[in-house]
Amino acid sequence: MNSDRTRTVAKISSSPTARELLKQYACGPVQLTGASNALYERHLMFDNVMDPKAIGPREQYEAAAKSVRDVLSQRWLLTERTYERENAKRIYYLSMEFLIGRSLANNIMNLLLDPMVKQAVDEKRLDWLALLEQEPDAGLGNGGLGRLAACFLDSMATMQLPAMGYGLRYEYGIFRQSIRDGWQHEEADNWLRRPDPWEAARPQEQVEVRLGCSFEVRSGKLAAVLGEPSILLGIPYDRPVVGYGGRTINTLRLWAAAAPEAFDFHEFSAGDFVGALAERLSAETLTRVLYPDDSTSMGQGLRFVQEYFLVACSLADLVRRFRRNNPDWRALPDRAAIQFNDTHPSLAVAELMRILLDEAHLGWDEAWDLTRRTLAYTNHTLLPEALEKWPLRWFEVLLPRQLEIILEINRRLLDDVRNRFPGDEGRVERVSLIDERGGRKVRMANLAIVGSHSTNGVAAIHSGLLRRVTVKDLAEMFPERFSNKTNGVTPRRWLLLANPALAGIITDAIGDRWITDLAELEKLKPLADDRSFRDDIRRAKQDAKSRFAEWLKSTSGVVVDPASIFDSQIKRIHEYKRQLLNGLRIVVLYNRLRENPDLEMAPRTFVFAGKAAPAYQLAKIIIKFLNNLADTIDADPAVKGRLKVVFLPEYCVSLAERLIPASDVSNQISTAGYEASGTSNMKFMMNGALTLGTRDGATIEMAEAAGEDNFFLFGLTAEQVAGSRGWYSPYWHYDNEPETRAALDLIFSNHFSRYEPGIFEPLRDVLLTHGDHYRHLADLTSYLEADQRLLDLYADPDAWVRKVILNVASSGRFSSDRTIAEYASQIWNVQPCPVP
Ligand code: 26W
Repeated sequence: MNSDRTRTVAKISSSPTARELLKQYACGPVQLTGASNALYERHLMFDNVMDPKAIGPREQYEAAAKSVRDVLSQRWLLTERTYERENAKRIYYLSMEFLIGRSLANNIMNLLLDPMVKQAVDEKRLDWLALLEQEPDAGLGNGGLGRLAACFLDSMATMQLPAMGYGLRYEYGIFRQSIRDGWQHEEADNWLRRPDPWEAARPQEQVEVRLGCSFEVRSGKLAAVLGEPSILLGIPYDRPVVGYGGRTINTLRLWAAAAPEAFDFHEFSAGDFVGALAERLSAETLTRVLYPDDSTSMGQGLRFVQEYFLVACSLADLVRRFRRNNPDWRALPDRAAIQFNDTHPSLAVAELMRILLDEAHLGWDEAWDLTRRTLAYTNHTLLPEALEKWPLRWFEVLLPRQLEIILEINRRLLDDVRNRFPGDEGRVERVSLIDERGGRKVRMANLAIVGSHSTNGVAAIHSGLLRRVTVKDLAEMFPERFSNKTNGVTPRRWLLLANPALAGIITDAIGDRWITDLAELEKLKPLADDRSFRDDIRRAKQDAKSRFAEWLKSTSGVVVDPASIFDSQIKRIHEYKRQLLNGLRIVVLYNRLRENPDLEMAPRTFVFAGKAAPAYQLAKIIIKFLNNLADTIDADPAVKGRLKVVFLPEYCVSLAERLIPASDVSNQISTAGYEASGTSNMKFMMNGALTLGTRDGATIEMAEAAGEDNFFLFGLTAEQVAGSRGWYSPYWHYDNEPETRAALDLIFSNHFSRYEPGIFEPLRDVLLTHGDHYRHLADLTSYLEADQRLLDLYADPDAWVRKVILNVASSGRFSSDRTIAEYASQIWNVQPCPVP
């Protein structure tokens, strides 16, 4: 275990009294007399100026959120003032995505205000759950990468690290998904329709972004006007990030694009009132919507400008802050650590060089040294289609100076390669920042690796593959830059908040230090043999399942049996994540029951949730397939009460918070070598689900921590998958495995598409005709074997709950506090800066 973690995490073992808390939060000039009650009443009355009889849950939510914000405001200011005064080295986490979810309950929990709020809720007889439901999920991300950024912010604030998140204030987050006739439909997520109590606009801190061209809207599309440089404004909107215990309150700063005030005057006076307003619209278009593409770089111009906008705003802002206290530019790497969440912000290499060369007037060598020592890069995927490459042409038009800088970086890099590896032109081609094949493109991963001092992957296997396969040549040139930082998740949101029953049992057993030091969970290990503790754990799971079943019934009418095994797979829909493999498993089980109605098999509920990228046709067919599977199985009396499949629409952070505590089985079944880490795997483990999984991503390390006999691993290893590329044929499995063949035959006989014959033919292509790239058929048999082992265990409730306890007890390493401690000591060299 890393000893830094214990040093940096604040210890909050004894809960402070209400009075102590108020003193902690009233650390500025404004008194918080009468506490939350009075604040709430004032907001309810004065913010809405509404007849009290007309006040509904939405107004109540806003008043509650604003009261909490009042309580934290002075502490928030004091946090910033402390960092400024200490001139502390700061972490800047640059990310195109922050998948925050809801904030009210989380902030109340982290501020330790639960008892006070509970009292107020009782006194006022508020319907607290209905009130919480009023908050939209802040869905400013696609999936794992965005949620990781949010967990990291929580950990950094809890560990009292002087950190700031930088992102974009999308007006529309990830699309809202509905399912009609089994198909996914997308609707706009207008999450800011109502005012958001958590954000504070800071127009006085706006920054200017200079672009090499202008834009206009032509028939609804953004078009570049060449040779006419333009200026955009970045307006910061700050959100508080409350550390557990409420001592540190960091900031997530999101940028909104706007047109400069001055800019339309000329147009107005020329009489083109409408034209000027349209121009203004085009500036604001930039941060309107999050790109919903997970794992494919679609190469859209607007996305490229978004990425530059994030980089330009954030660097201008942090350099301005740096210069307030530091006359010497050479101190930059001692005052700032900038982390790239994937390559999306890697234009920062060129932008920081531009600032140091053109604004600080440093020489190349010094600028390059400072840039590299300040920047660090995290890679989140090896999928070739996800690696960003931007056309050189776009740089010429939009960022000519940055292109000049990139080409000079490349010239020096390639000189170096030629010196170190004379005659190896293949290597020169592979290392180059420019992909010369087809239209010339800039390889953003190469730029990030060359222009930073650190490149890390997000799980051991992933970091190894990154080094040995994906960017082998660069890793050979700069071996000391590469490392692994296995992902983690925040135990505050994912255990304490999401699963209060389990959290309470754990605290009763080992005290509450686990909340900020998850390695403490180890202490649960001996309790695996304690009968009454096992009963408590079983009861907590049963309660969570009942609560989930009730919620599902009341919100959608869908009925699931809380006595059945809840078996979940929730994540973006992608071929490599293999929801199809799960579907095939269910078809095989269904066939077994149809053939042998007397077969003994514990009743099971299979739960799926996840969104498909709107342009990813096959992923949408997979969703349709799972929904049809659900309908057909529901309608078949032969399996009634024994098998149930549900596809839950609109997967989001809040849905994960409900479903994960209620799950018995976690499916982590990606083709080995493809899932960089996974993070829901860790949330399930912490919440007492057992894992059915492949040897991929962090699942490997989870099984190592828990012991392989407490895990249900199956399938090809990454080496076997790679080794089978030359010779694998799915037909072998079809021809030689009767259950595999029967399952496929049933699907292609239109059993699940009686009224839509042929719609699943694309699945035949993927699984058979086109060679089954993701090895579904190769792993199906061993998946079923692992599934059977799991069912055998379930038949012995004591043995099952024993393994559950050992899994929970071994999940401590997968706290994002541990991950952040590693980043802080090994990449950032940043210390905690406690707020007095
Ligand atoms: C440019 C389009 C695009 C957008 C997002 C390409 C790639 C992405 C992300 C890298 C996708 C993503 O979320 N990756 C996930 O990151 C998690 C956090 O590290 C990992 O746990 C997941 O395994 C990885 O798929």
